[in-house]
Amino acid sequence: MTKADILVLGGVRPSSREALESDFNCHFASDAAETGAIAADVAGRIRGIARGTHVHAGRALLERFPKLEIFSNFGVGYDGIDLDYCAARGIVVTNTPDVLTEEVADTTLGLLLNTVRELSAAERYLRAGRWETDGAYPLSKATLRNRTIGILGLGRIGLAIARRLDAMQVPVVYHGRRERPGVGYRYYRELKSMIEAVDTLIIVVPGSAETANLIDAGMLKALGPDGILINVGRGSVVDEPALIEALASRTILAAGLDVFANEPSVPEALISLDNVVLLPHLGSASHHTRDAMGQLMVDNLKAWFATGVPLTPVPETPVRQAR
Ligand code: NAP
Ligand code: 8YV
Repeated sequence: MTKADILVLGGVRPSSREALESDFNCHFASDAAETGAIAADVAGRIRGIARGTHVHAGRALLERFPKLEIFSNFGVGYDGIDLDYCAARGIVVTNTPDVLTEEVADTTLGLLLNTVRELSAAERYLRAGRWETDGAYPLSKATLRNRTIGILGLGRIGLAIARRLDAMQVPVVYHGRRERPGVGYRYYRELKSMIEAVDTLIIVVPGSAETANLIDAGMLKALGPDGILINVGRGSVVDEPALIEALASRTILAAGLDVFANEPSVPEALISLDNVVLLPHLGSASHHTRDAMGQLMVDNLKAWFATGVPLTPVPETPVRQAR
């Protein structure tokens, strides 16, 4: 049987590359510019894309591939893909949900505890030899005790975070566009009302036109001077300059960030602040979980070309789901 031609866009893990090369006729482009250099006859044969890293896949890039049927994304978040264009052309978009949920929830709890109890700063203090010279590290300004956590986006990962907080006896409330049936957490229809009612906000919504800059200066003011913001969703959800200002002026107490507006570039103004914990987008970044994500990215392509039914299409894609 002839192998389908696919484009591997951005870097993929060696195990994914091996699996893709055994089933498909692979062409490689590390970024959008390289897709422009693919010969027209090759581009005309491409029926699938496997996107390994966050290469922006706008209309101009997608238009180069007139026979494109499926766009298989590595990652549960699929921002940066022109979904309207894909829907109009009937291109199926798939993502990698579930296999990373527990890993990202673990990372979020680590980031929350680190931010609240200043663990990174305390470690820097010890490594600088200051425990011996200056005495014990100062008591942390914050504690998880008596905090209420508002989760923006009680989806798969949000719920896994909430379950962990239950075990730690930390109360949870949430906001989303809809009330989630069958969960015991209080729902706030209005985001601002939830933020006014809590002192800790965990963001785990997708990046989209709807969520862009949802957390602006007004929301940060509403979080208040004891407020702690944790963002593991997408950097675009927070107005980054407003966050820097809120941290610098102590409008809020602290923040823990795994995602940024313009990755991998992180503003110097953020790096120089002492009340923020910064991680380089590593929510799902273990060998175990990235292998599972890579496998699902490959399996979506294999399922599509073998059966015409992808395993995990995104809701915007009008196709049947196998499970
Ligand atoms: P999910 O199950 O689809 O959950 C997304 C949640 O966001 C849903 O509860 C949804 O509820 C809510 N939501 C969506 N749009 C909203 C809006 N405009 N306003 C308010 N709430 C909104 O997805 P997931 O698997 O939990 O993943 C969530 C996100 O986490 C991903 O999209 C990705 O951006 C991010 N993520 C980050 C990392 C990392 O390494 N830091 C790793 C994995 C995922 P409603 O539909 O009811 O509004
Ligand atoms: C990945 C993520 O780091 O799944 C997501 O939405 O943000 C992360 O798990 C990313 O997609 C891979 O580059």
